[in-house]
Amino acid sequence: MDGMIGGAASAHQDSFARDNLPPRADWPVFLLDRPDYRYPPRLNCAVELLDRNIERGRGDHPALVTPAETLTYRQLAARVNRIANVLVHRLGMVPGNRVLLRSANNAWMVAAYFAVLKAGGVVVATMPLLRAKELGQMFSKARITHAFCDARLADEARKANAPDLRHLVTWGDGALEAMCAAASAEFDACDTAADDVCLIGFTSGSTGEPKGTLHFHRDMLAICDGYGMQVLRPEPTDVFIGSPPLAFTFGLGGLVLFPFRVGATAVLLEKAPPEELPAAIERHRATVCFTAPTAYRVMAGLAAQHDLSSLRKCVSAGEALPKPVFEAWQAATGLKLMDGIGATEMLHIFIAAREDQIRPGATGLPVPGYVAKVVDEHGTEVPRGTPGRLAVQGPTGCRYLADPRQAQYVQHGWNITGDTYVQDEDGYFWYQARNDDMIISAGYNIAGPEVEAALLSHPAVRECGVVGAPDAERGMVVRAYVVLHQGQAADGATAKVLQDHVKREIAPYKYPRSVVFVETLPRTETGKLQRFALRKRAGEEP
Ligand code: 3UK
Repeated sequence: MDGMIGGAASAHQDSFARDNLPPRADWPVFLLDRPDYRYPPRLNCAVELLDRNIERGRGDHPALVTPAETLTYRQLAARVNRIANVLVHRLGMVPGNRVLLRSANNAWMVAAYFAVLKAGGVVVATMPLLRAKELGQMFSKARITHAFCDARLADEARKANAPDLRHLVTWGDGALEAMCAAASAEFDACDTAADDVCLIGFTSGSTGEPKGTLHFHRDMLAICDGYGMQVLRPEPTDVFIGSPPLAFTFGLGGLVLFPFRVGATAVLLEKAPPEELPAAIERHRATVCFTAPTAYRVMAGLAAQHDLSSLRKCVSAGEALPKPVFEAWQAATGLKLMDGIGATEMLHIFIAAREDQIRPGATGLPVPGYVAKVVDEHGTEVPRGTPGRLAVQGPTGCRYLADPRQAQYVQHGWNITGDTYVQDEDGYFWYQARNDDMIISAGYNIAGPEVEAALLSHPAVRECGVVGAPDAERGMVVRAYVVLHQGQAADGATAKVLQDHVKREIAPYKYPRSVVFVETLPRTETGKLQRFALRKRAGEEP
């Protein structure tokens, strides 16, 4: 059975990824019995997501639109094939080698991504802002042999410690372009197994060394056929747009895989801050938008200055969607924001709601094919209405690259995402907080995000983060770090107004006894509030 994982023999000559999968006993249960997730034993996801569009007659439809260029599916496929030929015939990549990609969201990034997949390599996509130190961790941990890099970002990659790296090729300066010009536009896809690893997605979480999550060719299709086709339900005429980097699987799915599964168009922007996204939506007549809840909040304030009438569906993920943001977006555009919780370990969104099933404030229901429950610390399901840990199973799941933390994320066959949830009588899942973000104050359990939502419903508040600050009497007190809108006074009177507002919105004991006004909040590159940084600050400034 050498080289066999599921049914079919692996196509990997370099068995590193396979050899570093967690032991079978530590895998979560994978639910693959539903017809939507039954894939043939041999499968190359690049063929299914790209070449099939040409076979289906969509070759001349635009696949990618960027400020620099527009590529039809046929043109993109040709570029992919050229890069794949360069990889295999000039750079000596063999199936299973890891290839690092470093770029903002643009057409070369997508072309390089699909070239690696099609040639049977393993993609390691990285965020543009990562520095040599973090890149070095990935080069070493994933034993990366090849790298493709936007020339504007090459310095940091060259500085990184990369013990196994054989080739680093840049584009944008003509280097990869010249190699491609000399390469054939035809390439026979590597005959990969459905369960060959094709992606190592790094996730750093809040602290600690980055973890590599291993995903198979079939996983890339499973998220399309699950969340994509059954919750989002795009049309071939859709034009996707958004901000998440393609190195974040939220962006990969939302801006590439989901549109490609139906032959639609994706607009890729290297920089898409919320102040600029509305103009881009208007300019491109975009119909489907993927971004973070904080961005929708800013965009709602700008919506009146733009024609956003092309939009049909707007997806929010990465952090909890506070109800006031849902309401502001609906008031501004008439659209119901589609909240969804996803995770790098699960590849994409696993709890969400179709537009006709949305309950404002709740994340939603398990995506068809996934099952979810709320459990106590022993893994026993708690009664509905009781907070506990979220546990999930589905067609995708956590497989860390050689990492003891596998045993934390996967317990008794369930993926434990680290989130505290409440499930209601109707089955809807309501986000509370990250498990370690619950604030225990004078014996009460208080979820920071609930207090944040209450604060955000006050017009003076632009952004906020709520954590526990050490307190001699209560153990912890609720502390709010608040960014005010321009023109608001950062003084004791405003603090009192906000405290009174929270007491009216939610149970009074949850109000922030301490309010600190700040200019900005610490955020990760994927837009998440860094609560651990706020907690650290709260610990240092009691
Ligand atoms: C949090 C949410 C409340 C939650 C992601 C969509 O965020 C993604 O992946 P990460 O690995 O983080 C996972 C954690 O982020 N989270 C994400 N979405 C929500 N919390 N409501 C939400 N809607 O703590 C989760 O465990 O960075 C999101 C698709 C792909 C992704 N990788």
